Amino acid sequence: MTPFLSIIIPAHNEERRLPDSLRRIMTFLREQPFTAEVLVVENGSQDQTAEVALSFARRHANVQLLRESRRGKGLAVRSGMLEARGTYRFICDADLSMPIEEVTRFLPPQLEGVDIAIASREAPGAVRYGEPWYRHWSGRGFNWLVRLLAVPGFRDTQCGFKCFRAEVAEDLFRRQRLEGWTFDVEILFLALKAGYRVVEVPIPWYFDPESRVRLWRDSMSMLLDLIRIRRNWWQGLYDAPN
Ligand SMILES: Nc1nc2c(ncn2[C@@H]2O[C@H](COP(=O)(O)OP(=O)(O)O)[C@@H](O)[C@H]2O)c(=O)[nH]1
Ligand SMILES: [Mg+2]
Repeated sequence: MTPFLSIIIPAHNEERRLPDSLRRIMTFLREQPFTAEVLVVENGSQDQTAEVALSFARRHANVQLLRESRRGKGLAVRSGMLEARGTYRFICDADLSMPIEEVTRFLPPQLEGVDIAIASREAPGAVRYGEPWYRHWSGRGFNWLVRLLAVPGFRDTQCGFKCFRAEVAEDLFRRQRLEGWTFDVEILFLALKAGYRVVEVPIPWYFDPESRVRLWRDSMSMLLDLIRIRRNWWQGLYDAPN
């Protein structure tokens, strides 16, 4: 059976945040009129993330755990997106920094006729709660580079909540090459080149001080990734599945 919605949760060292998030997601899904599956994708954790997800999966038929050997959020999201069966496929950060109830705003009947809906912390109507200034400004700096070098037009490509129609997900994530934090930019770059209809959904976003991002090291490799996207495009590497 094809579920209406697949929720894909990339999880790295999330033993602390994952149980509560999964409980909230299951409670939310029970109240919805549609069918859904949840895929937790773990890779490279040093803690009990996989065990936590597995024990949840044993108790809930619509929850499953996927694992990858190498690290990287992009790699995890890719395998989740391609393993998922839902008509709509939703990336969801394990910290639920956006309340899960907002998900319905990314789906019919509330949102019709779009290929991709991305959560935005910058679009009019969005609110950020509790974010320290240095995180905000490093994010704004990165967005400036994203718009300059790769994807014009979006004020926030990095928010961890994005919804794809099944066929669009199959096309884009098959061609994805970046395995780390910059995969969102690559996916949106390919989406615009393919002419998919992308809309931004302004959300309330609650900063969670626990972060897997290492500000200095990760921003350098993310900058290089932006250049890689351009280079891959010129070399025709996106013409066929990776
Ligand atoms: N599977 C997987 N998930 C990751 C990896 N790195 C980050 N994540 C997940 O990506 C999401 C966002 O991470 P988070 O630390 O909240 O980043 P921030 O909100 O941008 O500070 C969380 O669900 C993380 O568990 C990784 O290497 N593998
Ligand atoms: Mg977070």
